[in-house]
Amino acid sequence: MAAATAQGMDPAVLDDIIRRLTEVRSARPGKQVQLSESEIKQLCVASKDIFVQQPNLLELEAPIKICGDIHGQYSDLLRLFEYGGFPPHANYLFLGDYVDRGKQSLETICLLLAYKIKYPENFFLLRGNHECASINRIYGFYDECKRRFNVRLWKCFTECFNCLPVAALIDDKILCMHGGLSPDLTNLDQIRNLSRPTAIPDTGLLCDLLWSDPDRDVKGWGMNDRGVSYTFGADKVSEFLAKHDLDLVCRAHQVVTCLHFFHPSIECCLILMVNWLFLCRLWRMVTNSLLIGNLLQYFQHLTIVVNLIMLVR
Ligand SMILES: [Mn+2]
Repeated sequence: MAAATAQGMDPAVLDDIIRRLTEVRSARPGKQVQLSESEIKQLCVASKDIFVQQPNLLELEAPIKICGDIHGQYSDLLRLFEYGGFPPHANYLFLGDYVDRGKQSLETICLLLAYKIKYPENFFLLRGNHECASINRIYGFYDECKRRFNVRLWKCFTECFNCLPVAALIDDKILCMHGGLSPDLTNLDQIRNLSRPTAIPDTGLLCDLLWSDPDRDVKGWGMNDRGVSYTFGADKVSEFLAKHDLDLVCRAHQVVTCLHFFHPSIECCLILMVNWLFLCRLWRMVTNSLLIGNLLQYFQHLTIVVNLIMLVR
């Protein structure tokens, strides 16, 4: 048996997994890649070790590409890498919700975990509210694991997901998470100090970071139609950014037709996104837009590739 790396996985096995998962990029969308149960278990265990070694609030540097919900749409993930560059040609931060809803949660999460193990300092995955057993038991991932493998494997993923980090700070100025702000969040150290492994509780800071939503019609904190967590108004975003000397909150979580950024002076939907194929045009529009004013400095370093996902097909 070949020697394991520091990350506890045979590099040859890892490279072979990545090769098989990415070679279907030229095949018809939806073509399955059936890894072995043992290979997937190794991905779960080795990536989990890396997640717990790295902070719960990741401190990252631009340039980095930020990507929103994938939800099992594997062919879109491959197209995303074709557009942005396959790792390690670009650095990535994914904002969670890798599994459920789409047809290929397994390929999606396996490729993402494989890249995390291969490039631990250049490829980052945050936790979404679907990276939790009580949710992905219901919305598709459990059924896919059971149909293609067994329930034991789904439990392996649960152990791994329970260790995912929940937020990232880019250049000390952009705070990224899956859901949004929390009334309990008064100091970023609270995020650093959240203990892992953990399920996602029904209330409190961790729940809100993964579940809350902005609402432009709300002032302060409001009820959330999801029946979980809160909504928050632009006033709360402004207050939070000022207090923590941040410029921007970047999040995913909602199926929207536009990118959402929250900034004291620019609370805007930047661009209407119809479909992934318009992305190149979109990118030119973003970089040409004067509307975004002082945000433009970030776009020289960041590609924001959020929420294309459920809009496709
Ligand atoms: Mn979500």
